[in-house]
Amino acid sequence: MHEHYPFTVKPLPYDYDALEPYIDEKTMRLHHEGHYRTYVNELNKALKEFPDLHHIPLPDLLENLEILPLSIRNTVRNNGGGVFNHELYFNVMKPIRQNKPTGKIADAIKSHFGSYDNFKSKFKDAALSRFGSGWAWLVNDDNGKLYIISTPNQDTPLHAGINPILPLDVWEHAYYLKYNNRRGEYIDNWFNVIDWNKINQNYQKSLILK
Ligand code: MN3
Repeated sequence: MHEHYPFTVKPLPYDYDALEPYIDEKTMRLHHEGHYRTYVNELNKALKEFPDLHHIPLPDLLENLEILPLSIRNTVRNNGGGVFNHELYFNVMKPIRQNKPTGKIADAIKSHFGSYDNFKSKFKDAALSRFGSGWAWLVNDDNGKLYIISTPNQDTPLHAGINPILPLDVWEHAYYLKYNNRRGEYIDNWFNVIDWNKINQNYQKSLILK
């Protein structure tokens, strides 16, 4: 069951310093306690006066933005997207040593992109070429076909049967304290903390749900 209003701040599934040295403690703390918490609060504030929307799970709100009153549509798009994207992002990282794709997603990456290295290079290109703030994504469609895309701001890929599997936050707040303007170095290092078991679960779940 997906959570609905009022949305709550979920704790990180690991310690703030768990992703060191690739992602530093200070960045993780600020990202989780500052940015993410603000998205949750602002989303709740926007929905407060609209009880008809209180039973709707977040992914459904984001997939159907056109059902929202105009006065809160953009606020929900930005802050609801912020909540959804960050919960997914925090959950696909983990301090691990074995960080190669595993299971069905490993086979799918090989057949769609040729090799894991080729996938990494294409994903990095998408993350580097997202101008300004946004996200890079590995997604799949209802037929299980994989794509690498990017979205601006806090927009999600939740439309037209697009399932987000692996998100990468490329807002400066995700890396600036440690990497300054070196987004490419952040991306290279981030590949070390991807929890491929989770990615494989996200992929398989989306195939069952279709
Ligand atoms: Mn962020």
